[in-house]
Amino acid sequence: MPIHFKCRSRLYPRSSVERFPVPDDKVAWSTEFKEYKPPIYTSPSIRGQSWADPDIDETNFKPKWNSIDENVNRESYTGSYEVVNGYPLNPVGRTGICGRGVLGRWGPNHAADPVVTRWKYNETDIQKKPILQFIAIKRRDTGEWALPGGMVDPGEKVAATAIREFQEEALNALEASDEIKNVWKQKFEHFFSNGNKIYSGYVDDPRNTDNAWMETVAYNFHDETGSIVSALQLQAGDDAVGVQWVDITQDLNLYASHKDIVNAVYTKHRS
Ligand code: RP5
Ligand code: MG
Ligand code: MG
Repeated sequence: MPIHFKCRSRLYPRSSVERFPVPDDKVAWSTEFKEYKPPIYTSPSIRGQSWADPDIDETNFKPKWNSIDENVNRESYTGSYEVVNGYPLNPVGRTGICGRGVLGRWGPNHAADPVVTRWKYNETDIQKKPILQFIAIKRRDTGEWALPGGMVDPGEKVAATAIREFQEEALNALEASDEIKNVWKQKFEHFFSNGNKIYSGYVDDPRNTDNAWMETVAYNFHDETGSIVSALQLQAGDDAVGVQWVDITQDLNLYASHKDIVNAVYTKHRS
């Protein structure tokens, strides 16, 4: 598995906690790192939240690691992860911090990401190759551009999460009128029922820790002619503060490992 970078930056997000520095060659758990003493951090903001796990040592917390635990998926797309002294271990390796940080679940935290794409044609020179574009949102927490993804609710189908999060973050569906919701049904529901799974696995998310990490399933919703998606009324919602069509180019900078996902979509449509 490739190593992670974004979850080794010095400061842990939304905190003043500093990660223990982990050099590239010490990321793998199989490499000895005797001096490794990561701080333990679980954000007070997640304690007692309905969507978050209790602390590991809480007596009635009996998580079933590496399995579907009632309606919470504690399986990893990367295969079976290790549990050491009761704590699940990040399958990629060291992050410089223990605990859950701001993530709700111990072990894998499952998300879904929609990659909505269309071609942008050069109007003055139609002989020119069209550029593939996707819909990006600007995240409130880091200010970075990202896929409009989000966490899978307990019991929710991952494919449904991708579409729900797209509507919430890129169309502001949480504040939409019934009329607008009807338009969605008539114009877009069918298009969005035909997603193409492009990736499932680990996300190099800045919130990851040694004991909690993000995983996602990304779906591509591609409109070859652009006639359907061009009618979408983009409006940022929920924890997004911006939304727009973005050209897929080599110098794209995106949140977490979203660039790898977008590149996978690009490669698929280019070949
Ligand atoms: C990323 O965080 C996932 O790929 C997904 O885009 C996102 C889910 O977290 P929130 O947007 O709900 O914060 O790792
Ligand atoms: Mg969301
Ligand atoms: Mg989100």
